[in-house]
Amino acid sequence: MDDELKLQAFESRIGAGETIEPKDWMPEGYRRQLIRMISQHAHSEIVGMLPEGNWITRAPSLRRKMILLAKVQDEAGHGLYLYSAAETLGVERQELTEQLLSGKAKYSSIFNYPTLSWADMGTIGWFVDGAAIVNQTMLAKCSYGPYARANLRICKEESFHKKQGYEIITALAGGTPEQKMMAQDAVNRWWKPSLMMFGPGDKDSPNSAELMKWKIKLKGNEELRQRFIDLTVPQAQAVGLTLPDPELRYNNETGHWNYGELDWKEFFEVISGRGPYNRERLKARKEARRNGEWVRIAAEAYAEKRRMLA
Ligand code: FAQ
Repeated sequence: MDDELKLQAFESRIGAGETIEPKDWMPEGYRRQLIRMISQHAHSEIVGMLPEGNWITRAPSLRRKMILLAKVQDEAGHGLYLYSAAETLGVERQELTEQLLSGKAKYSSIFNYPTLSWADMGTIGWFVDGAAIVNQTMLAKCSYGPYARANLRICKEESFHKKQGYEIITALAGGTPEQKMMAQDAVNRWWKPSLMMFGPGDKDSPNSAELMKWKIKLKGNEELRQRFIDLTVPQAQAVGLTLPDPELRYNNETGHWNYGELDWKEFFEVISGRGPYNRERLKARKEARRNGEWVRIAAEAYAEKRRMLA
């Protein structure tokens, strides 16, 4: 079959809602888009361990410390399933790691902001994991089997993460005036960056049309952002916290919350490597890579020895 016929057969399988598996024929553009997206997602999970990892030694109780440790470890696991999903497309994990460390690869904008107080742990679980769930329940139904299955498992764990975050915030918001103020301050700092996690508005999203044609994405960035806002506003009201947007208003006609303009200039600065904490995040990943060198050497020597004995 020539490529034109293969493409038609591929697109009719997508149209019929079939799942594409690693050994199936796929157009190069589909493979390229998936490698880009899955690897950015994997890097986000790995870099995403840093802001919360920063608070493990300072958690306010042993219970909170154990929960935070487990959460950060889950994020590492997500990174590993996602790198494995990317490898099914014929790319080496080593190559992806190098792209991250050289600053060539993108990872989620949200992880380039600092975590300044314990309330940030609650807010990250509530907003960042909450946003990730809205985005990834869609991706769990995407057309590429290994990525869909990875997201299914990730979403189950993220939903626990979100609950633990909201629980921290509920405790702080119902605590002393200082604790409530700390929760409000974290909400003020994380709200808009969390909304920008969904990516630019649809007209400034060059990848969306192709991703939606191939059912990698089933919904546009704007629709998902709106869904997240609609879900989160009542949660903020329930704990008596204010979302930092004077234009936030329920629209009876559309049944959605209207919201104010986001700072897209800031977003593009952050994803170009010039956000508040980009430099620190890459520095930490490079150090981790260097510190783990002896483990990689030992693992390779062990594998080599087993090969010789086999
Ligand atoms: N950050 O054309 P679009 C998590 C880039 S995991 C950085 O709209 P697309 C778990 C985009 O790559 C969070 N860059 O792009 C956790 C593109 O640049 P390129 C990560 C962004 O792909 C929780 C350009 O802008 N989740 O949080 C961002 O159609 C707590 C134009 O944009 C995923 O990666 C951004 N926010 O839509 C861990 C999910 N937005 O590549 C620890 C998978 C856009 O052409 C603690 N990815 N860009 O040079 C996706 O769903 C999509 O890729 C979007 C972007 C929605 C992120």
